[in-house]
Amino acid sequence: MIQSVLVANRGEIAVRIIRAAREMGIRSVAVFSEPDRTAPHVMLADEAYAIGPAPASRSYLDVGRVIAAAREANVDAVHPGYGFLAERGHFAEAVARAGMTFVGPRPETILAMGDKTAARERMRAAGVPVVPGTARPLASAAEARSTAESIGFPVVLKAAAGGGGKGMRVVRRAEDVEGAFEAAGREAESAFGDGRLYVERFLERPRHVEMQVFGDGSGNVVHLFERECSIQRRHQKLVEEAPSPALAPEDRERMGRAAVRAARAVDYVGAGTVEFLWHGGEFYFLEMNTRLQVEHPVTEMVTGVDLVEWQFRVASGEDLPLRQPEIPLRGHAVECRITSESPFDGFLPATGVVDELEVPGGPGLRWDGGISRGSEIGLHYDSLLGKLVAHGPDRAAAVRRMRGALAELEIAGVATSAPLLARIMEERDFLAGELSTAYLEDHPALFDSALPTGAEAALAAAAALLEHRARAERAAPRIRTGAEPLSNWQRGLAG
Ligand code: MV4
Repeated sequence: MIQSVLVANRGEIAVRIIRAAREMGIRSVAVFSEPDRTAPHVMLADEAYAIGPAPASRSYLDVGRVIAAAREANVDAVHPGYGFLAERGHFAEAVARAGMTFVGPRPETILAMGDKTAARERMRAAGVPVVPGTARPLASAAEARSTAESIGFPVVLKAAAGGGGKGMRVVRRAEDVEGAFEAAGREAESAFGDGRLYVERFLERPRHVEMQVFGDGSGNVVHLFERECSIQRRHQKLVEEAPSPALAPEDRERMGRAAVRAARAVDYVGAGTVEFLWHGGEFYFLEMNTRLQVEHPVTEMVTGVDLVEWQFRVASGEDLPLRQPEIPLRGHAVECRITSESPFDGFLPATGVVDELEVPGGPGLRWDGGISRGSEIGLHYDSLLGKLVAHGPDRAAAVRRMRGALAELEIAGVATSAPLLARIMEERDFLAGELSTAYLEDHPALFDSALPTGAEAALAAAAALLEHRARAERAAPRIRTGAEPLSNWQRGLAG
């Protein structure tokens, strides 16, 4: 078994991984950039190493510095979390060359799934449904146009080296293909250093439904059901849930079998996600993500499986602890991403100091956070502050629990996505499970700024506090034992 691990990440996911390591008796080593010196993941780990200044390119993304810290700490494994170096095949190779275990799939798998047309073609060959489109990158704008005409419009141009929606272009008319091809190619070249494109039939308002898969070194592969992640903005998810309200049990079984086929086709080892589009009662392979995902807790809540524990076991050479029929699907779970963004201000990134932090609790409720009181929220990293996850016997119960949790959550000093999430938890289509990747565009009223300003909110809070005190005093008159005069504060501020 792995005895020690360096966690090459920060924030809530580093905290999550360090907790799992501690439970398993694995020594944990954090790395941190200058502004993260006293961050929760650093405080929680058994040891911590400075790896450079604030910019990620010079700290969390610096392969040389991360490997040097791992050598110095003398760990036998490295867990990449998500983002940063998690899907850099060359980082996984560097970890292996340094004689350590990479907690994740084999480097060849990461590299193979990073090439989106190659991944698409391998999946099609393995019998996994894919959207009609090209098997190879397009050679020219002319080929793009003729292929689009044979597929039928609308189509979407995608970057072969891309993923996550970067460099995507929807084209609705044949005469627009060439222009879109040039523009998308330039964008892909500057974003990925690889301008190659491919084309697919564009599906309107699909749902994003993804399957959690897990493989071990003995060739066992299972799925842990699906997550619905349709509520997103510019490819950043806001709300995720498990299971998907769109899938009937037989759909789930079909999609699960396809996801296992997809993972087997690449001899998958470790935790992975097979992304599908769900459209017109059918599903189509999109991409395979070779990492633990942000939204993994909803899967954990409905299956009772600790996915990070499984990652450590499989990376240590153990077989999967459960076989497919032994994995339960119990109740429903919803996750809300709490980010430092002003949702009523065009999702403007928010900065500040967290000067108040109260997180909810209770049965079926989980807070995975990466902040503490005093945390400085800047612009160097991802805006995710933490995740609220609610579980219940059914979807309505999980949503009710989430509403209560959002009402209790208190983060002062930095604007967050929480008020928007609270509105979504009461919106009619959401409650009916009527979702699509266009959900937010289709519900602009969610963004109406009927919200009080900061000053109005502070006055309302002060008034509520005074009212609360007055009631408490009427109910239970204070027993005074001394002769000390009442302070202005005790008299109720006004004096
Ligand atoms: C699509 C699509 C419709 N048709 N492909 C966006 C992210 C990238 N992983 C793939 N994406 C899409 N690909 C075809 N053929 C619609 C999207 C899409 C989307 C997918 C998942 C989650 C949110 C999305 C939002 C807009 C578009």
